[in-house]
Amino acid sequence: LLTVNVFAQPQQKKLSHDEKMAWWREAKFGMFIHWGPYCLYGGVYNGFNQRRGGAEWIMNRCKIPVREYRAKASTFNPTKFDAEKMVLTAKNTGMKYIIFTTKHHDGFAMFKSKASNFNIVDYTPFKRDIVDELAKACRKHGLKLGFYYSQTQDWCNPGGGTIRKEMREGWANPDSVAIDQFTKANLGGWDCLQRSASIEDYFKNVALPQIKELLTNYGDVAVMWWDTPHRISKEVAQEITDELAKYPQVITNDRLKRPDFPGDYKTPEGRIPKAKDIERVDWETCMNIGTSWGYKSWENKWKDAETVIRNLNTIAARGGNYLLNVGPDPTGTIPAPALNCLKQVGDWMKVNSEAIYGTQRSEVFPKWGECIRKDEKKNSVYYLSVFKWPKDGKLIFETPYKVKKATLLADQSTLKFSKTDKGVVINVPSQAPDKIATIIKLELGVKLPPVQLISN
Ligand code: FUL
Repeated sequence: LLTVNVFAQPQQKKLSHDEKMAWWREAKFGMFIHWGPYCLYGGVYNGFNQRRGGAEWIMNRCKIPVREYRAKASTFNPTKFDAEKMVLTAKNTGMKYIIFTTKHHDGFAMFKSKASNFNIVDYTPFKRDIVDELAKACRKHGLKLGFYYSQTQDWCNPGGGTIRKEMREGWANPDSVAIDQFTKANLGGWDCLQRSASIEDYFKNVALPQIKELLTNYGDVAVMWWDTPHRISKEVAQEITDELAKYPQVITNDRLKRPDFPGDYKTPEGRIPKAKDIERVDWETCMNIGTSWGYKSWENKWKDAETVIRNLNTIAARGGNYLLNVGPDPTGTIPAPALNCLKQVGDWMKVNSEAIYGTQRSEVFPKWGECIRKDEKKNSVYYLSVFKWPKDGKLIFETPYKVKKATLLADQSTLKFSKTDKGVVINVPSQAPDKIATIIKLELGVKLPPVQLISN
């Protein structure tokens, strides 16, 4: 009796690490979107501002009972959500991919799921599949879409990995003590659900089926962005990777956190690693545009365009990708200060994006800014990103290589330069054409030896 249907899962061709990473290395800049019912709280619970952690952690930090959180989630109705608008915001900022929180630690799925009715379609009056709408809009506008999925931590589904002891102790801050008393007195237990099943049950009944739904229902998935790897066993990690093997194009990050399943790239969080600490591997810095991943109604520390643009340049100069996060509000809108910043970043990218896309780590670290490398067919190019403009109209760049041509990207003018014993001296306008980062393109007379990246 033949029990295996060989046609059931057509296997695609296995890709090498370099082949798989090609578009991602070219892309350099992506949008992270943290969005789920936590945005309904906006970082405020019973009149208290949640001070520690991102606002997407509010259920955990403020010990909101499962029952109560679920009731709140059932009112989620982001009527202004427009997938195309969101995708176009990313595209106009110069971003080439989006990573969307399909399920964060609260366990709420932003997509139709048969594995748990705690999802946007079955649990809310909104009833629309956000992931599906985003997938269609990304396809239409040529962006890649990847899925953030919290694989084992889930505060609202039975068995979903809860928090570690040290995190519970981390609650002892003045706000949460008050909230804690309030919770105990008025609302009953917090983690009743988690105790009713094991993590294995959770994984079998919710996580793995949802991962399969995500991989099969929305067309080609570009990235699986795992998160919070607590208590994952080798067997569980193996089941995920077996599933992934059916989709060779899917890139994965390093957050299954087992030495035997390293993923394709590293994910420094909220910081830009030092060049010497992140050599020869693929990496992506994820960072907030404010101080929280999820929407925080009282956010008052938005990053400005200068910070974001310079970060992007620094990350490119060190060979990484930049995944910049926004947290839409309960209506489905990205907050205005974030949009304003993205608009300015987009304006900069319209002039200078060739200094970002498809570039590589340069190993050159000038004092006045950054040096970003790009290998073209015959010769290599250095993009000098100048943060501190020289007062005397002469930019000095130390390089052993012959320079063939210098161009100012701001107006495409050719700049004169000469070789001295200090290095190449480039004659530049007296005022910085771009106050944030002016790019000077230097075409070199050589092709530099290739940067060999190794698998994670
Ligand atoms: C962390 C999570 O706990 C945060 O909420 C956020 O999603 C960040 C990107 O990863 O580990």
